[in-house]
Order: sequence, then structure tokens, then C-alpha cells
Amino acid sequence: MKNVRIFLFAASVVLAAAPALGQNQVQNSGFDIVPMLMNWSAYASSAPDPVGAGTGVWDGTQDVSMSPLSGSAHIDFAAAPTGGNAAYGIRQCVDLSALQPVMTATFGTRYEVRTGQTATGGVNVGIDVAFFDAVGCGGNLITGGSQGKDILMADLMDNFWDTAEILSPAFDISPLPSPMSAEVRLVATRTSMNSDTLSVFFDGAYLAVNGALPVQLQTFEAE
Ligand SMILES: [Ca+2]
Repeated sequence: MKNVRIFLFAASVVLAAAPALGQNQVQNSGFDIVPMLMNWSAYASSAPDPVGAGTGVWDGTQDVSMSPLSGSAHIDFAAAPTGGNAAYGIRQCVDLSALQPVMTATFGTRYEVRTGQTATGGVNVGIDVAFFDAVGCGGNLITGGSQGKDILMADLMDNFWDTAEILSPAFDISPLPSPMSAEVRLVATRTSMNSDTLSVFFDGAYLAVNGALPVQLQTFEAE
């Protein structure tokens, strides 16, 4: 029992010494107008899954806060390949090396799926985060988490931004080696064999570690 107490005390000292721990680690999380898609790059699923296809561009017509000074990432998920788990979107590698040890994480994104298209539940929209034991999203995959929604017609709404997130409880990494980096992916993923297309906007992505601030109360946008 003494050993357990000593460990907990040491952990609390580490937390208190690092003021940045609760902050959003995602760069250009709000897709503001000047950097546009800076810090982000294209993501496509790969073998053994089908290689996903689509397009991803910065779009100034849609913004989670309806700010004329910001925008969002507009993903068009292609009709092919038709195999399940084909995924396409954007990704960013987040450096966690200054936040050691990483024990828990919270992450999420806002998304808008507009009317004027067909949705049968064949495409899931959300956020995937993969944690790696080396910087630069290299080395070995330690673990990963995801949160998303299979989009149906009832989910198609103009100017309504839904939320996909793992916030409470936080994603627990503590039994595993501490990750040095994480790849954040905002993606559309095919749920089964089908040829559905989907247009989706992402904005306000976040990843925080080791006891996050109430990030849903923070603003992600340029004011
Ligand atoms: Ca934005």
C-alpha cells in the first residue's frame, strides 16, 4: 500500500509541473482562413483495408461558428472502392514528447453533413486517433480510439454541427507504454460493402492529454 501512495504522489507532482497538459494539441484545429489546411494532409486507408478515395479541400462556406474569418475541411468520400473499412479524410501528427508520460487522452471533432445527398448508413463520419511509441507517428502503434456516427437521412442537416468525441470518461492509455505522438484523423469510413458517397465538413478538432480542460467551452475559431 505504501508503494501505491508514493506512486500517486509522484504522478500528481508531474501533472502540477506541466501547465500545458490540458491544452488542445491539434494545430490549426479550426481551419482558419490564413493557414487553411496547413498542418493537415490527406489520409487514405491502406492494406489490409481497401485503399480509400475521395477529395479534401479547405472550404470557406462552412464554419462551426459561422465565422467569416474561418472555414472547415470539406471531405468528399468517393463511391469506390466499395469494400468495407475504406476510409478517406485528413490527418495530422501531434507531438506528445513534451507531455510525458501520457496517461489519458480526450479527443473529438465537430462535423456537418448537409442536405441534398443520400445517406443510408453506409458511411461513418468521425475522428480516429492512433497513438505511437516514437515521435513523428513512427515506431509501433500502441493503441487507437475512434468515435463516429453512421450517417442516415435523418442526420442530414444544414448549419447543424454534430459532435463526435471521447471526453468523459477519457481514453485510458495508462496500462500501456506512454505514446510520443498521435495521428489525428478526421475521416469518412465505409461501414459495409456499398457504393455510397458522402460530403462532410469537419471543424473544431481537438486532442488533449492527462486531464483535459472542458474543451467544449473553448473557442476554436479566430474571432
Ligand atoms: Ca473553422
